[in-house]
Amino acid sequence: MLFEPSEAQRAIEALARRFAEERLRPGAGRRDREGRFPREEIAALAELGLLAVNVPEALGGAGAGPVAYALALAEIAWGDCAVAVTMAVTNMVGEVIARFGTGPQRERYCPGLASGALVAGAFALSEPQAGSDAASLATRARRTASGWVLDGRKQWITSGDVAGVLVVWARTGGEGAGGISAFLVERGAPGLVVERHEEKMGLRASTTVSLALDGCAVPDGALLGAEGEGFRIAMAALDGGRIGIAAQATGTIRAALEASVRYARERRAFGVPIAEHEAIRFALADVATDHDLARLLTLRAAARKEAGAPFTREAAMAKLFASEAAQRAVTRAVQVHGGYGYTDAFPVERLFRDARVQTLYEGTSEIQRLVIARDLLRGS
Ligand code: COS
Repeated sequence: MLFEPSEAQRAIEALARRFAEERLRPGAGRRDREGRFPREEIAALAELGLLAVNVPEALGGAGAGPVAYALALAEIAWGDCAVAVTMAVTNMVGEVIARFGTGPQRERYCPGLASGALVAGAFALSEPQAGSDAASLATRARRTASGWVLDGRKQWITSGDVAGVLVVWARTGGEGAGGISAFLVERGAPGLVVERHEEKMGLRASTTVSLALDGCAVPDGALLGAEGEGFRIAMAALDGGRIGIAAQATGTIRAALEASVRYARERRAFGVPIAEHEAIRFALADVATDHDLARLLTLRAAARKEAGAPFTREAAMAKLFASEAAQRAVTRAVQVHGGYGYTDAFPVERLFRDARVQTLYEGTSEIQRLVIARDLLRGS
C-alpha cells in the first residue's frame, strides 16, 4: 500500500507551507498580542485558492479535494492557528453551500467566499444552552408571506462579526433533530446583531462572537436544503470540519516539536545541550510519534472522504487523537523550554494557548468518543 499524497496535493501543501513561513509566522505573535483579525492574511489566502480548497472550480474554488485541504490547513496552522481556524470555517461554509445549496445559492455565495469578497464564512449552530447537544437548539424560524423570521441567540461563532455569509440553524418544526432547518443569512441582515466579542485564552487573532437574531427577516431563498434537513446538514458539515481540526492540530504538533528540537539543541545544562539528556529525548520521540499518527489518521479520514466512502468514524478518531496529542505536544514543548516557555520569549507559550480549544470546538473529545462508539456498536 502506498499512502502518499499525489504530486498535485504536495504542490498545494508546499504552497501553503511557503505562505505560512513567509507571511504567517513572522507576525503571528504580534497579531495574537493585538487581537487583530488577520484581514490581509485571509485575503492573501483567497488569492492562493485556500479559502475554498474543496469547492468545485466552476464555483470559484480550487477543486483540489479533502486531502489537499487537510495538507494545506496543517501548514497554515503551523504558521498561525488563528488564521487556520478562520480558513477552516470559511472552507467548511463554502463546501456546505456547494453541496446542499440551490443553483442560485451556490452562485451567490461560493465565488465570493473563494475570492475573499465575502471576507469569511461563519457557522452558527451553537447556542448559549446548546453546544454538545446541538439538537436541543432553541432559535426559531417562522414563515412569513415573503420568507422567514429568525429569533434566538448564537454562541461561539468564529468570524461571526466579519463573515459575509453565515449558516444559521433554527427550529422550523417540533423538538429534536428533525425540527431543525439551516438558513443562509447575510452580513448586515436586519435583526442580526453582533453581541459579545469573546476574550479568549488563545486564537486571539480570530474573532469569536455571540449573536442575537432579533426578528431577523430573510427571504424564501435563504433556506439551505429542505425544511427539517438542517441537523443532517450540520452533522455532515462537521464530519468534514473535524478533519480540518485534526489537520490544524497536526500542524500545531509539528510547530511544537520543531520549537522543542531547536531549543533542545541550543540550550545547555550539566555541561551538554539538553538534547543529550534522555528525559528530553524521550519527550521529543513521543511527540514525533504522536505527530505522525495524527497526520496519518487525518489523511486516512480525508482520503475516505475524497473516495466517497463513509468517514464519520474516521474523522472523529482523527480529531480526537490529533487534538489530544496536540495538548501533550504543547505541554512538553513548554516543559522543554523550562521557565522561558512560560513567557512570550518563545512562541511555545502562544502555541500552548492556541492548542487548548482543539479538544473543545467542532465537538469535544467526549463527543468524538460518543460518535466513534455509536458507529462501532452499530456494527458498521
Ligand atoms: N451525517 C449525516 N447525518 C447524521 C450524522 C452524520 N455524521 N450524524 C447524525 N446524523 C443524523 C442521524 O442519522 C439522525 O437522522 P435520522 O433521525 O433521520 O436518522 C439525526 O442526524 C440525529 O442524529 P442523532 O440521533 O445521532 O443525534 P443526537 O442528538 O444524538 O446528536 C451528536 C448526535 C451528539 C453526535 C451531535 O449532536 C453532535 O455532533 N454534537 C456536537 C456538536 C458540535 O460539534 N458542535 C460544535 C459546533 S461548531 S464549534
